[in-house]
Amino acid sequence: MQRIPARHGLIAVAALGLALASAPAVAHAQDTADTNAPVKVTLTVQGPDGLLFKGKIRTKGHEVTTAAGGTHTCDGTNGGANPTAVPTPTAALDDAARKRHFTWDGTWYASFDDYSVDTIKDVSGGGVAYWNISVNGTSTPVGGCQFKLNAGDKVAFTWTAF
Ligand code: B12
Repeated sequence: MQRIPARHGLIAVAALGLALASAPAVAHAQDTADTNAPVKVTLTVQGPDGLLFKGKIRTKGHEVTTAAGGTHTCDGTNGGANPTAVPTPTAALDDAARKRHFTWDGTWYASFDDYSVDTIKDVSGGGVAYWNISVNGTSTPVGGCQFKLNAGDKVAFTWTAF
């Protein structure tokens, strides 16, 4: 039988130890990846009489304040929709409004842990319409603070008659 020199054996054991020690560190780094890193999305606000806003917006989930609804988080953790904070449609609208100096308003519904977006640029549904929220052409199945946006998404708030 061929003998492995003791020194080589020691090196092998040390290398295995290093590999095992670094494995959890890699997994940990993935667990703590920033799910709420800013993303760039295209935001469109289509009113009853034409386009009210279109532009690229850098956004992330954040706390939002409206006149009617007060201050609440709007980062996708609303209603437990996502386990960690993420960018959302209503946060994107809020970022656009602040950067481009227009207003929006929304009522807070504790039951949904979300806002209903009621008014954008002083245009409201007026009892005959509402602001529909869609992402990449599909109406979101949840409110605008619960839906997770990805980089490059096309977010639309569209004045839609009932
Ligand atoms: C009717 C209705 C609407 C109507 C409400 C106005 C009207 N004229 O009646 C309109 C068409 C405006 C509407 C819009 C939306 N809705 Co809606 N809607 C409903 C529905 C079918 C009944 C609500 C109701 O009348 N309840 C009875 C009354 C007595 O209770 P209420 O608390 O006063 O009801 C109010 C709220 O529900 C509020 N409301 C309605 N929808 C939504 C959505 C959100 C996110 C919030 C915060 C509030 C809200 O409007 C109601 C009338 O004032 C529910 C389904 C259900 N069974 O609950 C979905 C429901 C509440 N809607 C839903 C969604 C997703 C939306 C939209 C986000 C869709 C979209 N992608 O655009 C939009 C809101 C967009 C925005 N501007 O913020 C989801 C919410 C799920 C969630 N976890 O967030 C539900 C549960 C349907 C579903 N997918 O299962 N909706």
